[in-house]
Amino acid sequence: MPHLVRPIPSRPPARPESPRALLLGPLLAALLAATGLGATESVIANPTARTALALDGAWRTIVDPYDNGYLDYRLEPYDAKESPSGGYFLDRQQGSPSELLEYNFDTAPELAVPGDWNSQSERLLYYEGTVWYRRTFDRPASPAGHRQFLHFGAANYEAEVYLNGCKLGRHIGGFTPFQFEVTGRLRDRGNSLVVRVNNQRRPEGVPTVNTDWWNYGGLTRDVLLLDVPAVFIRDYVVQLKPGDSGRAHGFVQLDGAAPATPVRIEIAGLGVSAEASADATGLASFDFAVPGAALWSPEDPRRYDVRISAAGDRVGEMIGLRTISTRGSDILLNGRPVFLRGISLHEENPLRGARAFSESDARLLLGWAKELGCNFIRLAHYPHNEHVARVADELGLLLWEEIPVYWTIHWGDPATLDNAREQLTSLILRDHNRASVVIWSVGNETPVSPERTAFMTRLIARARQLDPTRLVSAAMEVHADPANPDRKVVEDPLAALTDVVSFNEYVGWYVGLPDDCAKVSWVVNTAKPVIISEFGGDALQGLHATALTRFSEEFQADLYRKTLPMLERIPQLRGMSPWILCDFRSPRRPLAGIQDGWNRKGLIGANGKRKEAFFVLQEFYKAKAAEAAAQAKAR
Ligand code: GCB
Repeated sequence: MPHLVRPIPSRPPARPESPRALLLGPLLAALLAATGLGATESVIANPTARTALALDGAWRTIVDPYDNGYLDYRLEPYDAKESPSGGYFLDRQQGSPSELLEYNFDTAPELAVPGDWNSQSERLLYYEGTVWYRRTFDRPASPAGHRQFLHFGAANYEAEVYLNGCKLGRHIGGFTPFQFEVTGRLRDRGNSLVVRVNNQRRPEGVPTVNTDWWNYGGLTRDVLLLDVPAVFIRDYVVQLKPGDSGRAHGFVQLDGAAPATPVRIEIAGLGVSAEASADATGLASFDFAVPGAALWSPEDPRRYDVRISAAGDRVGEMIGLRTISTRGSDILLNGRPVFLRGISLHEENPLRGARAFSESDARLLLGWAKELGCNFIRLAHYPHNEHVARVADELGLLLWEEIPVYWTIHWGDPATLDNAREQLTSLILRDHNRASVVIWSVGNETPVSPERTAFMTRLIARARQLDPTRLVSAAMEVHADPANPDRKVVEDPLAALTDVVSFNEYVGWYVGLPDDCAKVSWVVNTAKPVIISEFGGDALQGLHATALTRFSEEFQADLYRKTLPMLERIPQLRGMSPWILCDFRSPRRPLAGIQDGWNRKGLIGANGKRKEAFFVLQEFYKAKAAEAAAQAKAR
């Protein structure tokens, strides 16, 4: 007998988020109007600085591989029904004999939030499907007239959110934040927040079905109930004006404000303040002198306490001021050439074999990169959590941030393009105050075709519209000249559109042996700066053998020793982010006794121990840093 669920009496819809026009001004509103996913709006900037109830901790969970709580026995979604109940696994209580309920959140097992489900239970390691999460909470005390928002740092991949049995909306995309306004919808006691999270891979998704990383599912990042005044500061940007490091500019976006509401920015450390009036959309633009500002750099990651106030709301955070640009083949940080001593990173804590989510995870991983001698990290292959860029700001690490446009995306599907643009937009809006972030990457190893290039061109245009102050790149591919396999050619129409030409190469691992590096020549037809966004090979930490034994530490170290001089033969080389800082879980890597489900290209093993190649790269970076310091002194 199928479940016939009595519909929940219909309730008024959730208060919609403010129109995007109120968030970002007419230009951005027009850009965002086309994104199509609908459920999310630009989230409140800097959520951890807000009064908030953290909904972290133990949530009750129901594993639902057949999506039984979402689809009825005719595979119709419950929320498509005439009187939308939103789902079967909602907040009904056991107890009434007239209603058969075959679930009970109160007795269901718990999972920790934030956190992926795969690493919390052996039986969920490979699970791809739906898990229902439920958490109850009482409404925190809040001044009259205040507004409340439920903020999710991320849920991979699709989330449907229900409060007290009423659907708030859905979000697609596993690595970007989203929120719903719940003002007037909270009970004093016993609110029931239910989230259906589904991490099934989808051909049309971003990413698509094929990747080389673990498909961690769940409420993987912080969940917060934010409390803000009726009129509040929704977003802001404060940064140096390109081409004039004596002035700052940016905007403050109010929500709920009357026209002409005064807005103030104060940077106490510089003794400056500026005032402006919001326009009819709540947007106030700023342009003011910052005399004597010390510029943020990896050597001196100076930040200023920036305070913003308007209509009784105030928010503040530490912001670094710097410029980033290119000139010919140089990348210029604060007008000076910089070499990017980088490393690539997945958002995974290898010691736990789990998705990284916390500030302490970020400190661990970025601390290892510092120890390696890095001034740059490529955050591959999707937006990492918000703590990472904040810790990078503090530690002085430049960042490349990326969206999961990876390999064989459905280039011809307009919904896929909307999805990718939405993810790019959310990432840029979330991190546009981070001095550390210098490059937006629109994808990785996407095969050249007219459809793909049209798709990527749209993403590049979006990045430039939203943020004309940072550089744009993508990890491209290199091909061997059929007439001479040692002649490596980078030929991609994207190279004409990006600020930096980046490509991945695996000479000596997927192609030939490390000795081949000596014979290789490069044809990179661009005067632009070049970054090698990946190179490397696998080694099992602790496996010692000859340099010709694959998967030994010696092989990997030899590969690094031979690759570095090979890359230095590229005249426009201005940086690199070898693959990768730590071993990471990947279902593509089954080799028993060696990989066991891990990609072993880390310079640090899953046990936290450095491999020999770590020290090879560390030595190289030490020399590069000394060279840069000598050049700076000579200037
Ligand atoms: C690549 C991909 C990266 C893989 C890596 C590998 O080119 O961009 O995601 O993990 O190679 O290990 O093969």
